[in-house]
Amino acid sequence: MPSRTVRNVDRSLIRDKAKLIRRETVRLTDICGSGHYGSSFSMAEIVALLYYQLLHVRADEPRWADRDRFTMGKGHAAIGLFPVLADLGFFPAEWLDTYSRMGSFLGDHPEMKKVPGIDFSSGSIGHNLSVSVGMALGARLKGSPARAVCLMGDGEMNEGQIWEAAQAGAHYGLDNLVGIVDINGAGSDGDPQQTLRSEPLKEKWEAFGWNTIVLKDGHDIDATFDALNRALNAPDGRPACVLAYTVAGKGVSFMEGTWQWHLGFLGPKDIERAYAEIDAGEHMSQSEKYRANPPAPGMAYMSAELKKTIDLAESTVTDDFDERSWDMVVSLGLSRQLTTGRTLIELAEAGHDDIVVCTADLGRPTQVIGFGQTYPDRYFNFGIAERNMIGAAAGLATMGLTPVISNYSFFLALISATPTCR
Ligand SMILES: Cc1ncc(C[n+]2csc(CCOP(=O)(O)OP(=O)(O)O)c2C)c(N)n1
Ligand SMILES: [Mg+2]
Repeated sequence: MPSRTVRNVDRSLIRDKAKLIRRETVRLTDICGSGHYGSSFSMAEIVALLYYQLLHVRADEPRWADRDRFTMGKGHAAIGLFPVLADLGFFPAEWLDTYSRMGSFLGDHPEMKKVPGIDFSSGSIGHNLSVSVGMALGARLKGSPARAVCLMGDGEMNEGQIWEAAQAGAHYGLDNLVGIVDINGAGSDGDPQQTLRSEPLKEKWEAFGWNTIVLKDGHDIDATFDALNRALNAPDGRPACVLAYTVAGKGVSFMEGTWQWHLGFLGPKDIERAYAEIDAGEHMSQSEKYRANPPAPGMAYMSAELKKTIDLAESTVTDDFDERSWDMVVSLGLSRQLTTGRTLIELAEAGHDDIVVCTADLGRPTQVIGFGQTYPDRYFNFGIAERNMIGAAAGLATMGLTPVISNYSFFLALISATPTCR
């Protein structure tokens, strides 16, 4: 199957575009009131290399039949993709100023029917690799040189559909299909390896028949180019998977390596700090550090100094933070009025030994984490794997227990069939 020409691009351009992604993520989050900083910053170099050097797309002809297809399993990080599409001319830059506003085409997940350059909608994690399988099959059938590339999260590896798609990709020998896993050590409830371990990923993808490329530092532009180029342009009869070890929040010191900034909002003082650090390119020197001492898979990335300032169970805000800033954990402090967790604890205290609580990487946002801390033996976090959670809850019920599922309902109702959760 096809490999395609690679544009000759200076590394400084890629570095600048990665900065653009981070800067615009900060700016658009300011418009929106909350945003996925951590997820966007971790993919910045990968997305910059794809769009400015490797993928074949046409901004003036977004539906060009032979374009490479890019989908985002981790659709919640679209905030980092929209600025690139605007910069390339897929839509007017002014659209960015309307991000998340009523009537805007740009919401917090990519929508294929509204945004030129978006090849498929997403938001409900886990189904875009299947879409990419279909795109790769279609390209082959039509004799098109198009490749299908899907960017996924490490938490997303918990979804069973990923492995269904992995089987299909290998079975059909789709060497025009590339999966990229952004292994940033962050998900909603913490490091996905602690929530529900999916490592060893290399062995798994290899066993599923994929050409598996381990990228130790997804912020090292040369190494990232090399890995992506090999995946895209050295077809060998198998689909390729790049396992990119990255750092959540990369580029802003107080966000780097913390899953708490998966979702958050910067107050005026911290926003200026963030811009200054992004502009200074601080993250590049940090990359050197990680390259010299690559973290073990599954290890939470967090500096010792930062760790001291953080109580992982509660808040990350310290004295020198702008009090108007909040990260996910702090925002949960604001939503303690959610009574589910407290009520469940009260029921358990009243003697209901039958209660067991199940969640799918949404224990903190739905506030049942407190039950988990009080009754760890009766709290099961199944990772981002809703079907398995529901099946396991049914099994628990057959054993005389009373399972309570705590999750966002739309991720239970709309799994896999829906193109978007919005
Ligand atoms: C099916 C589904 N379940 C839950 C969510 C809610 N959710 C949004 S982001 C996220 C964590 C994602 O972690 P990961 O896949 O590692 O992506 P990252 O943001 O770290 O790149 C979750 C659970 C969702 N969007 N879709
Ligand atoms: Mg992640």
